[in-house]
Amino acid sequence: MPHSDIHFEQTATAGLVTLDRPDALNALTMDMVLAFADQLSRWARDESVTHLLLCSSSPRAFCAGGDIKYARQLAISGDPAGAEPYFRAEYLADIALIEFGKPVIALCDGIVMGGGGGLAQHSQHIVMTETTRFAMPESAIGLFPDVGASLFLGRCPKSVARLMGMTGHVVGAADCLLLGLATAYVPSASLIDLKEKLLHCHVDQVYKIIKQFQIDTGQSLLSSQRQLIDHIFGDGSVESMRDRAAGLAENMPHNKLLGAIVKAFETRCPLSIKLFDRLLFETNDLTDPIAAIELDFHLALRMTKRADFAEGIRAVVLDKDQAPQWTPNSLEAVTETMLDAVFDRSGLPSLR
Ligand code: QUE
Repeated sequence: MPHSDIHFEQTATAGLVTLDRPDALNALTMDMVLAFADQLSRWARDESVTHLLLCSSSPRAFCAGGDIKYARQLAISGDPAGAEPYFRAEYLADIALIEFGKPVIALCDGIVMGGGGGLAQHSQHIVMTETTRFAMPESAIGLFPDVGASLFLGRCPKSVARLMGMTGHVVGAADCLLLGLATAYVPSASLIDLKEKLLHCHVDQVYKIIKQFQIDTGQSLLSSQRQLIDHIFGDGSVESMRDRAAGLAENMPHNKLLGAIVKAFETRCPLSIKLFDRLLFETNDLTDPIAAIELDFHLALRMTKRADFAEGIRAVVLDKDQAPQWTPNSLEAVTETMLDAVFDRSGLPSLR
């Protein structure tokens, strides 16, 4: 059998998807997301499949995101479509999951970031462990939290949503449970056992079985810092959020969260940061995840045509110098007109 980075098998009435690209932390290639959408559309119609499990072949990562090296190549290829085929395929995989119509259980060990966060968040049961690291880090690469993050981060307290979307702040399972970004916490060591039971159970038993494996999370790190987060990200302009963080950091030099926020505002893509604030505002009344992903598709088409996208991926994954040169290079220089242009959806192809 030819090598594949994603595997599908049916056990009893369960469909099992295994992401198996461990050397790239399961970053989703075009082939993986195309195969995923294709298999889900078949299993959706197949009455012998009652529920679906998403898991990784490696405990290090559920999924680190998209195949951004490939997306970058497409973006700079000179082809007028640019990165469009990649993002269409990735988002159609999320939509296939949203429209699957049967319970989906995501077993989220290790890294769950970017596009991996999308796969997890569009599942009904989001199982996390003590190793889970969840983030939407796209402001580091001149992109923005996509795959429907305007809804799943948007349901968090707005200050927390801004923290996560603008700075890429990484949270653990206890935080995710509190935020509604996880539905269960189980020990990493029992995931194999849980998976086996879910593969052989009746669909009506799924909830009860997960519950049997659940343990206490311990304390949420975010909740102890909520006052600080609300103070910085509660309201006002993005510049004022940056300035409040910098002011507080002067008096609290040992606060790690503050230090990370200040650094994020100094190093991450200014347009990406401001775009996410606007995105939360624009999607405030939105409840349809497919509409959110259709908006993400159009925003991604605009954003991947900008030099910041290629430059961000260069700095973060290719050269790894962590020194991207952004244009514009300050929050002040990102104008409302620039954001309007990114949100201008006229003349863009539809996702499907
Ligand atoms: C922001 C991102 C991603 C990222 C780093 C960021 C992302 C992504 C990867 C990634 C990680 C490991 C790999 C790989 C890609 O890194 O989406 O190919 O082996 O997939 O700062 O959004």
